[in-house]
Amino acid sequence: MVSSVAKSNLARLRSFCFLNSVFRFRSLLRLTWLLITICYLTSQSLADDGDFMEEFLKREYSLVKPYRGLGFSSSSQWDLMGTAMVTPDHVRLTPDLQSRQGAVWSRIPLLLQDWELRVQFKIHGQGKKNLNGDGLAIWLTRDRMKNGPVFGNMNHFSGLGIFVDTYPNDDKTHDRTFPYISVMLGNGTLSYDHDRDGRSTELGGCTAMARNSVYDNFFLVRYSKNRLTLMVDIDGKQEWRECADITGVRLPTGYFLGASSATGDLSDNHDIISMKLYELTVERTPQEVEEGEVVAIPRVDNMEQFQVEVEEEGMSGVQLFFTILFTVLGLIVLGVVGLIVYGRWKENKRKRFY
Ligand SMILES: *[C@@H]1O[C@H](CO)[C@@H](O)[C@H](O)[C@H]1NC(C)=O
Ligand SMILES: [Ca+2]
Repeated sequence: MVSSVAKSNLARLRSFCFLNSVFRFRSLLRLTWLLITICYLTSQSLADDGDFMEEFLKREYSLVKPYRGLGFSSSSQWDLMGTAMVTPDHVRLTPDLQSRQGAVWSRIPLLLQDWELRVQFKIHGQGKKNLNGDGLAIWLTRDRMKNGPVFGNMNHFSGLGIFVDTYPNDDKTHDRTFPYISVMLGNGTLSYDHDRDGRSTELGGCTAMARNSVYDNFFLVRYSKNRLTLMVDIDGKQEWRECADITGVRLPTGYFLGASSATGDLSDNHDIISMKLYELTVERTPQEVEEGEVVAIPRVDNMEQFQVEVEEEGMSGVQLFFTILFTVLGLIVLGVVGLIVYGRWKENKRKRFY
């Protein structure tokens, strides 16, 4: 997969080539063909470059079969917690039993600036639809190995949480279908509201029918140049579907990768099959290097884009509609009155003449 950065560079180069060729066509036909050839060759090699410098799997940050030493060896790069256990095929965070919590946490702080995390997971159980819960979460946070109410991890966390929520707690509004995958960026004081499925702190998300699925379920999180992209591949099509795309995300380095899950009255097996972390090679302009300041607390630059739910001070849609309606009606009335007055005035003028 060509990275989006390489793609946009390619698009820019191609449009440049196109403009260039159009511009010179009339005057210097030969030169144009030369340019086109050069441009074509350059864009070809750029595309090859894009493929080549794509991404590198970082084993030290990845959780892959056969999970060597996981949970008991001191040389393992991961720790288990709670009910989590390892089998040859997966790391089971919780079994399909009530009131369990389990997690797996990386021991090594993630120091990369641009990365992509690909997660393969499986959620399955005996419960009928919506009689199962609660889901699982993938983390990149300051703290690790904590118990708590957010899918088995602490609340008021600092860092990134990706939630695969399989139970609709906030079922007053039947406006979304579960399982639902969502993104939250915690800053240490923000609170995940379990009863509302975290709606007030959600930065983006989508429905992903990832329970008792016959297909392999994947999602990927890409973080590059302060842009966070979440994509899913859950319906066996083997292609990525965009789920969330958030710009202006500031995430500190040195945080820990983890996965956690919890069951309550309702339960499921929550399995992690793999977590593969890739380093992305990304070119930065000197300006971008300068702008890439060291971040201490996670934040999103343009929070306004997420406050759609908050009632605005200004006009609502209905108010706006009536304002426009009355303005239009007013103008029509004014126009009619104006015509009548003008007609009278003309008539008076004519009367005066004769
Ligand atoms: C975290 O974010 C919230 C909402 O944007 C803000 O009110 C709060 O001050 C932030 N906390 C920190 C420690 O930055
Ligand atoms: Ca929920």
